Amino acid sequence: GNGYEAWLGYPRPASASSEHSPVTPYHSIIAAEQDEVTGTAVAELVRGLSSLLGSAPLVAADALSAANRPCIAIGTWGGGNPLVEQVFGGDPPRLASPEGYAIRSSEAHSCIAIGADAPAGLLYGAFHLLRLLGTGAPLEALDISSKPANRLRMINQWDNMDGTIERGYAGASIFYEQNRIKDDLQRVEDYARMLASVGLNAISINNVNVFAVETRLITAEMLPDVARVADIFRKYAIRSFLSINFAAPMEIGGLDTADPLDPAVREWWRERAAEIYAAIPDFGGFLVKADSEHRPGPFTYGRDHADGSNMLAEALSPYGGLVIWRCFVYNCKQDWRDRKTDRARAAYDHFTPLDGRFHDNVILQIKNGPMDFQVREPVSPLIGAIPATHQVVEFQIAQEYTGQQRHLCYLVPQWKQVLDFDTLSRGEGSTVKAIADGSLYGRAWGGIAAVSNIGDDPNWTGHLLAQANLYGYGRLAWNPELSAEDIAQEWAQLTFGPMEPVVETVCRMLLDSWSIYESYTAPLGVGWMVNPSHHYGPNVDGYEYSMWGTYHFADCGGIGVDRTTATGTGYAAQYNGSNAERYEVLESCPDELLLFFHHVPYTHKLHSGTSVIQHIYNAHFEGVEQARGLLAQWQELEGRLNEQLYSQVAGRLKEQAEHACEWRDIINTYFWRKSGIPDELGRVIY
Ligand code: BDP
Repeated sequence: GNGYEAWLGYPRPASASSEHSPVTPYHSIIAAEQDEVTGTAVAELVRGLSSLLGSAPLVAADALSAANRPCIAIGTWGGGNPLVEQVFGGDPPRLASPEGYAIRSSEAHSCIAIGADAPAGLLYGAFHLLRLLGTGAPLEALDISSKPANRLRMINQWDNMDGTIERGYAGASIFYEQNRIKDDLQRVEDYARMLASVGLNAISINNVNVFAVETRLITAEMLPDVARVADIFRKYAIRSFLSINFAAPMEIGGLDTADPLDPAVREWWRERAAEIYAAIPDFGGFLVKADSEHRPGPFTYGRDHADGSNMLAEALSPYGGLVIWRCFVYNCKQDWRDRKTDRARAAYDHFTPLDGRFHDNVILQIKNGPMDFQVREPVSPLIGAIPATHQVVEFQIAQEYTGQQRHLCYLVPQWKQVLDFDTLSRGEGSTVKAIADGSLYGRAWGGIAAVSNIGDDPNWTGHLLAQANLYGYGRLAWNPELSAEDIAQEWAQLTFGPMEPVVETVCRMLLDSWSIYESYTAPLGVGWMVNPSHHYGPNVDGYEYSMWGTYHFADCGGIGVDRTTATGTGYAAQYNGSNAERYEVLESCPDELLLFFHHVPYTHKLHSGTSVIQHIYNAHFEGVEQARGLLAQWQELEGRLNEQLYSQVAGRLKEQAEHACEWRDIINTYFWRKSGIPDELGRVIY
C-alpha cells in the first residue's frame, strides 16, 4: 500500500467485475533446472502468481498430472523440461542472444512455455509473462520472442558510503551507512528484482565521484562486503561494477604517482584486478570519472584519456572486465567573460581525436546532451563521432534539473527523442539508438547507462510517479522502439491495477509532464536558471557569473548563447551536414533550442509567430495553469485508489503547483526588467 512493491505487486484485481481483471488459470509451474538464475525466475513466477491468484502455485520438476494443468513451463533449450520441448517442438526459435527468450502458449498442452538459450533469458521471459498477467493481457495464442537491443543496460548509483546520495531525492542509500556496506541487504535484493524485471543487467554501486573511503572498495578490507552485494545482483543476472578513483595508487597504494604509463602504477592496478576477481569472479569492471570537476585523471601526467583507460583495461582484460570511461570532461574553471570558451564543445573536442586508440574492453559513456541533463538540450554531437570506439549513452533518471522528484517529469519522451535523433554520422538513418546498440558501426559493445533515482524512501523514488522513469528507462534500454505511451500505460496498469480511469489519467499526466516542467522553468533551451549547488528552484543569475561554463548571457538587448561558427563558439559545427546547418542558421533552428544556439533580441519572432519575450511570459503562465491541472486531474482519482498512494502523490503535486508560481514570477519579472518590454496581456508583476 505504500509503493514499496512498485510495479511488482501484481495486485489481485479487487473488483472481479473489472472487465480487464487478470484472472489466471495458471496455478502450477514446471521447472527442471537447478541453477541460481533459473531459480530466481521460478521464484518470481511463484511470487507474482501467488499475489494474482491469492494462493501459492505448485512447483514441480516434471510434467504434472492433467489435473494440475494449465501450467507454466520454464526451461532452456535442451535443459530437460519436457513441456518446453513439446510446446516449442524440435525447432525452437533462434534468439541470437543469451538474454533472449520465447513465450508460447499451447492449448493442446494446456500450458504456457518460456524457453531460452540461457537462464538470464528465462528470468526476462518470466518477468514478461508476469507483465502480461499484471496488465490483464490476453494469454491465448501467445507466440512471443524477444531479445535486448542493447548489450549493456546499466544503472549507475551515485551513492556515497556515508549513506548520502549525490543528487539523491528519495532518502538515504540502500547500500551504505556509516562508511560501510550495510549488513542487512534486503532492500538491495528488492531493488535487484526491480532492475531485472525491466531487463537491466549491470550496476555500478558507488558514486562516480570517488572520495577517500570509497577508494578502498577495491581493497581486501572491503571486497568481502562488495562480494555480498555482487552475490545478490548475480541472482538477478546483473553484473556489479565499481567506480574507481584514478589516484588510488597514491591514495591507498603508497605510490608517488598515478601516471598511467608508469610500470609500478600498471602493476598496482593488475594486482587490484587479481584481488577483485578472486573475490568476485564475474565482476563487471570499473566506471571512471577522470579529469572532471576536480577528480584526478591522466591529464595531471600529461597523458590523455586513451592512456588512462587503456591502462585500466589492460589490468581487467584477463578476466573479461570492462572499463566504462565517462566523457563528462570539461574545464569547470571557465571565465564567463570569455564568450569563445564553450563547455558544450568539451566532450567532442577531448574525445574525437582519440577515436581508434581505445582497447577492446573500453567503452566511452557519453551524456545525452553536451552540457548536463538539462530539461532541454540538443543531442551530444560526440555520439556517432567516434565510430571506432565502443560507446554507451548516459541518461539521468534522478531528476537533478527536472524537479528533483518533487515535480512530476516523465522523462521517457525526452530519452526517446535522443535515441531517435539522426546524427547523420554515416548518412541518413544514423540514429543514436543504432549507434548505442553497436549496430551502425558493428561494435561488439554498446548500450545505455543511467543515473538511478532511488533511495531508502518507503516508495523508493520519493514521488511515486517518478517510479515510471526507472521502469521506463529499463524498458527502453531493452527495446528503444517501445513508445512512451505504451510504457506509461504498462507502468500505470502494473502499479495501480489495470483499471480505468486511473490508468488513463495517470498516463495523461505522465505524458504531459515534461513539457509542463519545461514551460515554467528556463526558456527555449537556455538552461541553468537554477539555484547553484543544489539545483532546485529558480535563480535567474545563479550561474551567470561563476566558473562552470553555464551562461544565458541575458542583457538589455537579448538572451542566448551564440554557438554559431560565424560569430559564436563554433559548437554548432560539431554536428553533421544538415544538422549543423539547421542549428547554425537562426531561421531554421528549432524554437525549443533557439537560445541554446543563438543570442537573439527579445523581439525576435519564433516560428510560432510569438516574440521571444512574449513566449517567455505566456509559457510561464500556461505552465503554472497546467501544473495546477495536474493536481486537479489527480484529485479526480480520490477514492479510486489506495489512500496512502493517493495522498503521497497529491502532496507532491500541490507543492509542484506552488513552486511553479515561484518559477513563473521570478523568471518573468527578471525578463521584464532586463528587456523593458511589458507583457502584452499585462500579467507580469514588476
Ligand atoms: C552533474 C552533477 C554532479 C555530478 C556530475 C557528473 O551536478 O553532482 O557529479 O554531473 O555527472 O550533473 O559527474
